[in-house]
Amino acid sequence: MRKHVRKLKDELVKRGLDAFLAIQNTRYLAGTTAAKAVIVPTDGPPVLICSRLEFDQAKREGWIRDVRAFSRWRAPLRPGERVSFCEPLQLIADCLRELGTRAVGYDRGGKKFVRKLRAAHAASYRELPELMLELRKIKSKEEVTLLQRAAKIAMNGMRCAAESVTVGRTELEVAAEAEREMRIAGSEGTPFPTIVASGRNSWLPHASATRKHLRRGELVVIDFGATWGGYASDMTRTFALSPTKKQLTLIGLVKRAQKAAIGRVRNGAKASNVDKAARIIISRVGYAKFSPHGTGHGVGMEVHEPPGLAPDSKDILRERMVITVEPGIYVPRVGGARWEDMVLVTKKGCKSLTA
Ligand SMILES: [Mn+2]
Repeated sequence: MRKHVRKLKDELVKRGLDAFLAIQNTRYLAGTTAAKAVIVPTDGPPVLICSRLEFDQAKREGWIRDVRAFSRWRAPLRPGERVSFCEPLQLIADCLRELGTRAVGYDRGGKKFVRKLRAAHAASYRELPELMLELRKIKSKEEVTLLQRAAKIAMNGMRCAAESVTVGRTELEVAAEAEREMRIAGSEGTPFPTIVASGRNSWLPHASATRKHLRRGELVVIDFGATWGGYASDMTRTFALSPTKKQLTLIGLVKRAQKAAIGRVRNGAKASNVDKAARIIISRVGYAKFSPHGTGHGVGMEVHEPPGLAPDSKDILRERMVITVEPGIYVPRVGGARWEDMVLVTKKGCKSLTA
């Protein structure tokens, strides 16, 4: 997290800013979920702003020493607490003034918020939502370790899900088995609602899990992730219960498309070309019309972050990005199939984190 602040400072200097106000990327910078805002001046240590409720947590979990809390009402303080009795915005403005900032970048804030902030501390404010996302694309060694662990947990969850895919069980039961396994293995939670989509649900790319029972002759798309140290994982497998030939072909097809796409992943590759490699395989059998989504996305603290792997993507893959590769085909009345793995981009290729 210290490293993330250092990287951010380099960017601030390049852009002629003298501070960054993070409202959205607080955990990435501070290493704790307690921060409401983090102020990073180009010179000097960062300041963590939190609610008084979270003062202790911020101190314990985070690495930033300068922790300042706000409380909207006056109350007696314990020794060591540093609390301003004001609105959070006022505390942020006071800090920005104290640091002598004139040009401030920020990641997110509504028009009203920025207007009020400007009134409380006059400076030029620039909304730079892509700046942090750009930094977050490339993972540090420590982040890769966390993502690897999150991926391992998901793999074990998937093994468990595989065992519970049997005729008569409900989608929710299968989801519960996988989630239970991951929880016990240390997952902080699922980064998105677990998908167990069987039969007619399988051809909806964004189904969740329902009370529907699994039946013979159905495909079952299972897509979920775990969270470890704030980092997400994401993987998908497709199972079949006494499948037809056509259904088996679908599964074979997404696996082949995925293999072709993964074959294109390497430092310097265009993300759109990785997507294309999968799309060509799918188009050859006339299924392009059944493949409506991009082939993958970056994974980090959020399960969906840049880069995007899609026909219109401008991203270039770089070493130490972590992405998913997940072609999917959804044929109404036949079934849906998706195969997703998380890979770490390397100089010459990639390394799977979910295999
Ligand atoms: Mn995914």
